[in-house]
Amino acid sequence: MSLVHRRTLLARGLASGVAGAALPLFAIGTRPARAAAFSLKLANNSPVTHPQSVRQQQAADRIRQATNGQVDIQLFPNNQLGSDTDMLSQLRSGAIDFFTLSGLILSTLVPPASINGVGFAFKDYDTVWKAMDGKLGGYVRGEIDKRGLIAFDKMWDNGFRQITSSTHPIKLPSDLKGFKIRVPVSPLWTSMFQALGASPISINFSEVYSALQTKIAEGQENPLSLIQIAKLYEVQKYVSMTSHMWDGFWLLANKRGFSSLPADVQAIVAREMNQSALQERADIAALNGSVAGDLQAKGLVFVEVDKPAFRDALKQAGFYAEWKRKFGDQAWAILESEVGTLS
Ligand code: X2X
Repeated sequence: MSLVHRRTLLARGLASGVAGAALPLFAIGTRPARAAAFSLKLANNSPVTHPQSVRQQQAADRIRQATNGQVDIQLFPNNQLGSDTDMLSQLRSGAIDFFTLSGLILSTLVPPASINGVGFAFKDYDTVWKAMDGKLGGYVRGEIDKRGLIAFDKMWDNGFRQITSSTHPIKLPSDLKGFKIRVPVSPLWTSMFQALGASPISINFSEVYSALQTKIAEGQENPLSLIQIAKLYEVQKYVSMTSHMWDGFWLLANKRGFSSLPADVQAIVAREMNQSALQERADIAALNGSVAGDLQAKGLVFVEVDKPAFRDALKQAGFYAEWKRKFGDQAWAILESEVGTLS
């Protein structure tokens, strides 16, 4: 929370809410409508029309309603407040209250958070949600908590990632040799594409379209849903269905700020955000069924790949051994208990 809402609150003699005591929300709600007692900011990197943004806006609307206008969450989608790297700093300083971020990018602050991105770990969505709503997600949330942030229970889907290219189709790992591929800012991503022989370049999503357009990068990798919604097909020619990793967004809150909210506000926010996360997962699942045809119609050429060859290349390069060492035996055992043996 910013100083501004503290002052607003004090002016109304509601200072007990600021101190963290449970604020009698519904009692306040019976007063005539006026400005919200809690004005909070939620930011993300996804286009306004992406299910993530749509469902977050709906959650904010339901929260406003459930609190009789006392909790006003303003959504800043589409990198309006800066790149992921910028927004993570803003979240930590308390300049923004909530932020959805890929676990892999979060790993720049919370190293274990990239564990779900290990190459070819998940075979399907059932395995993903069982793990992320279960032991693996619980482990990562615990690690996030140790670093001053809160991760809400339900993760938001980004998707299984596919490689696109503007220069040549990627069918085999050898096609990646020296390939200038944009990857998000995360050691695991860089390591994985180096292991595959490519030349990864770390770029925040806010700069991806222009990096592809100006050919700073030849290619990138993202789920089909985002390739469509962010119109990356305009600046890419081929898409290779590698599904090389699954990526999702943690909805994060600044722990200091969030725990200073009254307990009933915290509960309403968590309930509505988690509900929206589940709806967003269903939206992406539905999109997955329809998006390929649309992308083809827009001129993107689909390339069948030899998936096991990519996994073997990672293994040969020592990728699994390296990341098992980095994550540690305990974390790796949790991952393998969810997805089966990896190395
Ligand atoms: O940066 C990306 O590519 C994106 C949008 O997929 C993530 O947030 C990881």
